[in-house]
Amino acid sequence: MKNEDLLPWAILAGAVIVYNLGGSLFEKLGLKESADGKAIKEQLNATNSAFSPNFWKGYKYIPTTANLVINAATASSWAKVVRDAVNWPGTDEAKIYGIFRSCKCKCDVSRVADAYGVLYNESFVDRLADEFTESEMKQAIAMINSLPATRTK
Ligand SMILES: [Ca+2]
Repeated sequence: MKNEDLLPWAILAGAVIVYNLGGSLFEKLGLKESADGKAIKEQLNATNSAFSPNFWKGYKYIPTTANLVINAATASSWAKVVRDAVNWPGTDEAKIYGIFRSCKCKCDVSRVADAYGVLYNESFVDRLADEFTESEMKQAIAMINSLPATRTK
């Protein structure tokens, strides 16, 4: 076999290597969706999830609502912090965890998710899942799961 005959095989081998590297890199960057990532998104979008924009609405009509959850203005300003942390190449995880630490209950998280969806016309939790690695997402979920449902109960 001449050297020229090997060239197409060398190109093919190179392409296979680049494709495989690219796959893992894309997954790392959140550009390629894994089955796990999809399952997490579905779970977090369910109405009974604190990350859902609808969770807090279950408490919306309780008369003492003012004390149960952050108000609309606070929710919008916290949603903006999250947007600024994700809406560029890369992710400012510390800023997002900071917002989660400010949330004193699951309704606060849901209220921010609701404001985020209204302001930016995209799912808060889908965007988070795209920006975070799975271990970062699990850390965020653990933080939120430890919170009470509302501020006063
Ligand atoms: Ca980003």
